[in-house]
Amino acid sequence: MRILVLGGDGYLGWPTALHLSEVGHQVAVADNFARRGYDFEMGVDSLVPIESLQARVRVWRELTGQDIGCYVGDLCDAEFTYHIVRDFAPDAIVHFAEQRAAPYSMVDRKHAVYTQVNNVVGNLNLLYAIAELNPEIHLVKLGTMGEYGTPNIDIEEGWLEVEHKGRRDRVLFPKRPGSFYHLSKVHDSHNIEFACRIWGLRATDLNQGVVYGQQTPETARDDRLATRFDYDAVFGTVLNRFVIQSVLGKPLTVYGNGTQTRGLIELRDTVRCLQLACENPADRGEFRVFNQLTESMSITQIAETIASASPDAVTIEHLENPRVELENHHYNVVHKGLTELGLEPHLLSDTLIDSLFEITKRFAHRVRPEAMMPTIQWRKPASVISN
Ligand code: NAD
Ligand code: USQ
Repeated sequence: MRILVLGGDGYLGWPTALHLSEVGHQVAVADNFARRGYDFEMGVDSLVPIESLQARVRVWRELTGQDIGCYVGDLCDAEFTYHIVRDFAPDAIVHFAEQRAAPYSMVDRKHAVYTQVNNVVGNLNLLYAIAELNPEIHLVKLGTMGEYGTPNIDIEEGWLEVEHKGRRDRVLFPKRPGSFYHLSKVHDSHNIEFACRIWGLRATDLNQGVVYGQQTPETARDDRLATRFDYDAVFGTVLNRFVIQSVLGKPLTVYGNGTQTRGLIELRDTVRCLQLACENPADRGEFRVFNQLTESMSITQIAETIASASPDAVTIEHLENPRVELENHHYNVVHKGLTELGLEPHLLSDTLIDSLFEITKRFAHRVRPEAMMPTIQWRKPASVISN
């Protein structure tokens, strides 16, 4: 298949592009390097050094003889978006290219507006490009488990059968997300469902949980193929941060009482899910939703798992929760779709944690410790990044 990976310079996009190329697909990536720009804005950097996109693509070609096409541009620029769809003529488009940090979207008005414009407009340009240029293209879009929030009922895969006053219907699962970033994903999901309904597009929305891990078999072949690994309080996600905090001898920062529960998935499973979704397309007119997670854990359970795997003594610190989120809640998520397509999950294991400890130890000198503590408060919008 010809697969275009949008956001192919990012944490997930780059290893996905490599994996799809490895299994024999023709791959091209597109990115505007916004993510590298947020690092400059915040004065941080990936814990693991990363090469430029052009160097990564060159190394992959040297090692495997496989070409990965490379487009540099912004999805919010409709001309660019139409150009890449026309020029590469993909069978499937994997769309990772959005601002993806909840705290970044909650800094202040400017960051909230940027997040929603970047994500919603980029996605809308893409829907139009597909509809006008080739509605056969299968859109595989990264959504997020946080779109649902934490309802007091089981979370189904995107749709809900309801009975109301004696009548039945199948409706989009109600959403109650917890940040302007997560809301941008809800808006995207609605726009995609509408495009499938009115134009007959085919789309898969992958409501992914929090990803952890840093290597796939493809990125591990050469240091120059490494993907990014974020540790800071804005872009660093919880499990990766806890590993890094434990290696640095810092307390693990559990927000609130730590009973809030999240779906998790390992990086190797993410790239495999993307392969499965692309190779098994949705039907024309179908808005298909998969919940892309392999296990659920509370934040305290994640902290305790990392602490018990650590060779060194680790402390767990409960910070006042900077976010507004339920801490005690029901959480039972249906996630059958991807398993039915063949996903064999890697559950969180000591082996994986050990390898993450090793990677972190190797690059621990690159950490700016002051970037580890949360400064962005959900209840109090303010510009803190310039401090
Ligand atoms: P990332 O920030 O590392 O990668 C996103 C990439 O998209 C970046 O390289 C960025 O430069 C690019 N990009 C952003 N806006 C763009 C635009 N307008 N035009 C072109 N390129 C643009 O993020 P990630 O962690 O790899 O996440 C990828 C996707 O997966 C996101 O949509 C995110 O919401 C979703 N997701 C991530 C996680 C996670 O734990 N990392 C979990 C669930 C869902
Ligand atoms: N948390 C802590 N301590 C920390 C960091 C986070 O207790 O040091 C808690 C948060 O309060 C939250 C949970 O851990 O309850 C998850 O936070 P996170 O920063 O790991 O993840 P989140 O903000 O939800 O966002 C990440 C990705 C995002 C993706 C989402 C998947 O950045 O792109 O959409 O995970 S999900 O959470 O399923 O919506």
